[in-house]
Amino acid sequence: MNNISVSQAKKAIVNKLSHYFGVSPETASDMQVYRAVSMLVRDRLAEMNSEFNDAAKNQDSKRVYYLSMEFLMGRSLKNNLYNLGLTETVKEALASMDVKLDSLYEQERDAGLGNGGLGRLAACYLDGLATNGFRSMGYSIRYENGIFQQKIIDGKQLALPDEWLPGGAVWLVKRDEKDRLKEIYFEGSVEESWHGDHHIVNYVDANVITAVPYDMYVSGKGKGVSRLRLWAAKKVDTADDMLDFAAGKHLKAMERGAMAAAISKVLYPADDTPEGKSLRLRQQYFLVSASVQDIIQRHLTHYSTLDNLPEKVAIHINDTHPTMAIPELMRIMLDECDYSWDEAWSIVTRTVAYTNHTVLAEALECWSEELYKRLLPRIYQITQEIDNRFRKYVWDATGDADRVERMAIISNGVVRMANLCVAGSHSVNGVSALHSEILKDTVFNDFFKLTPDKFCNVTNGIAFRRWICQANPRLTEYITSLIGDKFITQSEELLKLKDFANDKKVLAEIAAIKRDNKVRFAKYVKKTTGYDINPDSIFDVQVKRFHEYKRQQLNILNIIAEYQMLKENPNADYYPKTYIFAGKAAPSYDICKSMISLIVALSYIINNDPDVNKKLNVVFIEDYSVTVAELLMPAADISEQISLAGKEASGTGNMKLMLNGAVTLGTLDGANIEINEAVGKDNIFIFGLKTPEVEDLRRSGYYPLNYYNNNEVLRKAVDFIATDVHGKNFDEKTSEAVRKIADYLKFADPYMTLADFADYQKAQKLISETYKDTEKFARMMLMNTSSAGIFSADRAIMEYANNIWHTKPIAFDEKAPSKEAAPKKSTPKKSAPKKSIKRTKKS
Ligand code: 26Q
Repeated sequence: MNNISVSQAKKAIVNKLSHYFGVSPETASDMQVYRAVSMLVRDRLAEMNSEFNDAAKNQDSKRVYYLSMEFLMGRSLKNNLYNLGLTETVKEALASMDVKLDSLYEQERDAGLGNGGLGRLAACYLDGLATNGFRSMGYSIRYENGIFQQKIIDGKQLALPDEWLPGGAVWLVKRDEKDRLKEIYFEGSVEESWHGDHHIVNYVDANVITAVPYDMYVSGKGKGVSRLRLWAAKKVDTADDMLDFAAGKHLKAMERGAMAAAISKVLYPADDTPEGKSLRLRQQYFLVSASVQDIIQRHLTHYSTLDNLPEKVAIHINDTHPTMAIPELMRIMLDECDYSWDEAWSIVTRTVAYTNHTVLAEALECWSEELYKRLLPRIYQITQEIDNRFRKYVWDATGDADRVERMAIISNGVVRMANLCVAGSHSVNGVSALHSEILKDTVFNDFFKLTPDKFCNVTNGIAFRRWICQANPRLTEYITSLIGDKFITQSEELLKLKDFANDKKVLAEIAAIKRDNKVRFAKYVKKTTGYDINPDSIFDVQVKRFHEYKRQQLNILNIIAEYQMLKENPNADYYPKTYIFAGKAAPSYDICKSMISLIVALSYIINNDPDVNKKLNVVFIEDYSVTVAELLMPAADISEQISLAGKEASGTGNMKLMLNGAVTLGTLDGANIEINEAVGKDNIFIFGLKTPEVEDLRRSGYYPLNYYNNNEVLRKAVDFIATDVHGKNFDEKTSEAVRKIADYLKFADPYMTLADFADYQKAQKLISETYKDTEKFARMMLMNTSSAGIFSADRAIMEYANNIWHTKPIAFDEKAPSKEAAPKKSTPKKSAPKKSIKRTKKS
């Protein structure tokens, strides 16, 4: 497939350099060479994509469309070279030009078009879709600024704009041929009329925005290629604009342009409190409308009807953010294709499936009915009709008015996106076994009782090629030497490593590789923080978004307690430890920003305290990203997954760390439960309240102050936050904010940090004890890597395909049928969009 020779690769790179930059290899900068190589890879992916489409052409297979407001792609060059099997070829070609491939990787900025777990999951799934050979496309927005860049200035998080473009654009192919652009209608009003049998919908005074697609090819390990289609918003000058200009109303026309530009300007940082942000609603509809129009257009180039949409197309909604795909698809079928309501609804609900990623009540999206109606008048009408009919359906089925109100889509002046999603999808899944059960028992219980068959589970998975093969080349190589390289695409092969659990030589090598990775990471820490950390200490890692439910505060309290113990007793038997934190807090999330300030202050105090700093260190790595994670996961000994039971939908960092041999210190929450089952209780450290115990405690009344009063170690740690950590470490405002954490823990503590503290401390002590036995700990690491196979994105994608999308991969070796599996051309009715639709733009 990719058997180009070193000299061919070199020639191609030289050509690109000369053609695009007018330079020779001798004069080219690393950035120019990076871009030349990237273009080469991009061209190759485009070719592979055509080959893949050719192979797929005669197989009449279902297409999978994954709609997500976020795709946290990270870097592409290394991933693509690896997947295409071109790394060595390109490395050699570059060596002959005196260029190091590793330094080219450093030129690339992360495509950070996501906040965290949900966005990275979408990216891993594109890899899985490509690897398994599904015809698939991800849809999202081409944000000019991805997730903000985090800087720590004066001990505080500062959020700076992330300017990933134009650099990141080497991976994007602009598709601005006229028939690929889509028009999106906002505001104005709707006029309905009948023309014979035809229902005519006119839009009056709408603001129209153009969506321009940019494609990023996504490689997998194998012949499949997936695509990420990113929409950029653009205002096209209309006749009205010209009139405005002519009439001297420049600003009016410009204003409309500014609004268009704003739509694809910036990714919203997840703050888990979706209040009325009209720009966010605009973004959601922009994504959904452009993508659904595109999907329909693509379908109609092959088939002359939408009757068969559910057999040919799966539309997957990543959390509720793209929910409006449901009314948008209804709109197109009703207004543009003449379907009756019932026919359209049946087709829509059989096409759309929804994944939920949270049970936090405050994170369930609701929009003000007033805003929704004003911004999207036609979508509002359709949503209202869905609501009316759905209410009737629930009433007929249950005769329970309270239940109707609870399940309603529009109620009390708000539109509930999760309810719309469940009503309009044929499948609803959670992302870990526990989470899917909680959905059925709580948030969606009313729905579950009515339509139990809709609900299922698909435990999350991660892309093994990125998260072990590239991130941890030494471990990958060593595993390959022991069990072969099949595990790269058949992850269950990793189980074979268990045969080596008592092989001293293997265990020593596993430990040596971990140490190497720790040295590599320590260099990064030195470079970015100035601190020296000891690779022979335990690397205890908590890396994830900051959120109260994830309980970074529990980790902090224990660190303070250990610090205080060491101060009192410098000669205590204490195994050296380095606590590593990284993660961003939403700029509006004050308590989490204070938590970051507190960690930074602790690292300053502890790392500069000669009484303890040989044994205990704390570092905060700024600007956590996919790229930083790739460096960090292989270096971790302990993976902190300490959310309050019942709150973390799944977690995926837990899987990345496990795969790289880190041992989980966790609560029985999210996918930790499945990790626990896979690895066995001897190879994990479980502590804390379980979900039912959390509920019992809440019911009987939770008083954090009791724990504070009854545990001296805990009390001193909390008091340290209130008093000792201050002084010159903070300005007054920050000091006040940090102090609040102590009061908050004592008097509110909604995530029961204090209740779990004692058990957490016990687990931490056990870890230190266990780590002393190097061989035992190496065995635990081996068992973790070995048991991680089920957490592959390939497995997750196959479950989605089998249980939700009902589709099969493209078969490459199969003899293609001689004739194209004929699209049924028989029903001209309800065919291509009718032309009679009239929409007038705002003047
Ligand atoms: C909400 C309102 C306004 C702006 C942004 C948002 C917003 C955006 C993103 C709210 C939430 C998110 C992201 C949520 C998320 O990442 N959830 C995580 O999904 C992972 C993949 O399934 C799980 O592993 C994690 O447990 C879950 O927290």
